[in-house]
Amino acid sequence: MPTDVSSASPEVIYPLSGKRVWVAGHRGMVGQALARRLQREGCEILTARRADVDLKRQAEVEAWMGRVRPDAIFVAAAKVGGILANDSYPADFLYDNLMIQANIVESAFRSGVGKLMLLGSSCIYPKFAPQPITEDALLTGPLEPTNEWYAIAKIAGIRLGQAYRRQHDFDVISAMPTNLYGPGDNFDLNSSHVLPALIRKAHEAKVSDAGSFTIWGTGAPRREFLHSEDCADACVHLMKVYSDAEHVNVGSGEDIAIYDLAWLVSEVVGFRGEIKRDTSKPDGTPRKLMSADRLRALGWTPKIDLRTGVSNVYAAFAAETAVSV
Ligand code: GFB
Repeated sequence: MPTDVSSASPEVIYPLSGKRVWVAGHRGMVGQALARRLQREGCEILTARRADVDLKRQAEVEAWMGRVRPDAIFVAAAKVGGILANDSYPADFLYDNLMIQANIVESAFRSGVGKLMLLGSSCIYPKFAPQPITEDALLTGPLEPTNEWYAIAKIAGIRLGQAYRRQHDFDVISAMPTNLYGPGDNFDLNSSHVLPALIRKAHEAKVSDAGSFTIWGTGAPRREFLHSEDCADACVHLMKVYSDAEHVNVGSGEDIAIYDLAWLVSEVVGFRGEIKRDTSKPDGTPRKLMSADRLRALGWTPKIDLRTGVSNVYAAFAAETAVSV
């Protein structure tokens, strides 16, 4: 009976068991999820505190890498933020992310690291890319102005990895997650992404018995969301089974209008008031649903649906908020 190769998971070409794996950015939401997920791989998980090494300082990264000598690296360290933060601090988002990536890739190559994963974002694609966005849409049109700085840094990361693969045969792969949410997210209303912001706004409106909360923009843009635990699982899967120059989209394959997301969050939180819109705030990209075909063909599918994911993030947020009051 021939094996149905379409359903078979691809061969593990880079097992993590027994390897020393550095999660750069282990304190961030994605880094925390990666460190938790890697506990199932039988590998030694390496971390570096900001006090140990400033990833923007080449000499410090070279010294740390030469001393610790990881076998594999997930570069989850980045300067990240929502639409307003990106639009407000272009130099920080471009410079910080360029330096972090360049320092880690160069030092990793020089110290003989076996494999490295760079993490980007769906904002690397053109503002009006045909949807769902396939990986070959990269650099085919103008970027969304509010986050072009971060996008250019992440596109540079993809090209950096391709250059080191081509010139030095260094096994660098790039994963492009969609909008992420999860435990350890940033809930600051000025710098956060939309989902944690809506959770906090709906919660505070409920507990203060306010009649409404306000979302930014028109609420018409659509966004795709993936839970950070799913993202970490996909990244570990890719590290084990994928080795090629082309980046891989990491998404759920489904999107939702921001206004409908606000209603979903209100239902989960238990807020029954009005949702208002502040159209003085930017909408950003109208839509950035990515094609998931390449990742699905590599044998990975997400497990956490949006309502379940939002519910478990809200439960943790409400518990932490209650304690901190
Ligand atoms: O998540 P977000 O800040 O970033 O905004 P992007 C998504 C959409 O939600 C925008 C709307 O249309 C916002 O106007 N929105 C509504 C809100 N209410 C709020 C709110 O209270 N807070 C926030 N933050 N948004 C980011 C990039 O773009 O996507 C990053 O700037 C990164 O660099 C990330 O690429 C994945 O999805 O527009």
